[in-house]
Amino acid sequence: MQQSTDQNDAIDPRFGYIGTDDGSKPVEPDHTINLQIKPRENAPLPEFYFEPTGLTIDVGDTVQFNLATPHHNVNAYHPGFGYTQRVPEGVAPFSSPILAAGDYWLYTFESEGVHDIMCAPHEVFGMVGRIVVGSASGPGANPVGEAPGDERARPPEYTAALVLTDDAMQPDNIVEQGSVSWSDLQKESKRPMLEPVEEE
Ligand SMILES: [Cu+2]
Repeated sequence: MQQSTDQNDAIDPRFGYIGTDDGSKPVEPDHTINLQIKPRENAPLPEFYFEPTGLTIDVGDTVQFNLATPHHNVNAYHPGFGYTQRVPEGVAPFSSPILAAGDYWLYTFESEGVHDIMCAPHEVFGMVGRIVVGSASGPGANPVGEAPGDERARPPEYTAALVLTDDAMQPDNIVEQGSVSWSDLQKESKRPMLEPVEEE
């Protein structure tokens, strides 16, 4: 949805727009994604996830990220953060601060292609998402393990890599479905790859 130029300027291409429930929004969002935590049965680590986990939007759409639970952020897989490029070329290294429960963050996606995002505190636990803007193209459509050009750049690792390689999360499937829920992913793709230290 296109707003007036002044209003769109409120959504910074790097830092987005931070909001709380009592304020008015500079732009009405076109889509909503919730950042959630769900306890696992018989396991010490909960599931950390974006809901929906995969989403197709149009170029210029604004997404509202809702903090259903505390201590998350929204962070691009971008070389500026030391990661492999998994957002379209020319996209700024965008991220939100770490937010509290009840906060939200708005971001307008202006470039066509796949945008892989993560929550930095919970990335290794699988808290990653994929937003396909317009078409399943660009570096985010590359295989997840690829780190071309810069050996210091980190590809998605641990459960993040499992989630992003799940069949349901393939860019073409996200386009076909429009939206992919965390519950559409195989259980095997959500398994924790790190365990807390247990005292004997
Ligand atoms: Cu998180």
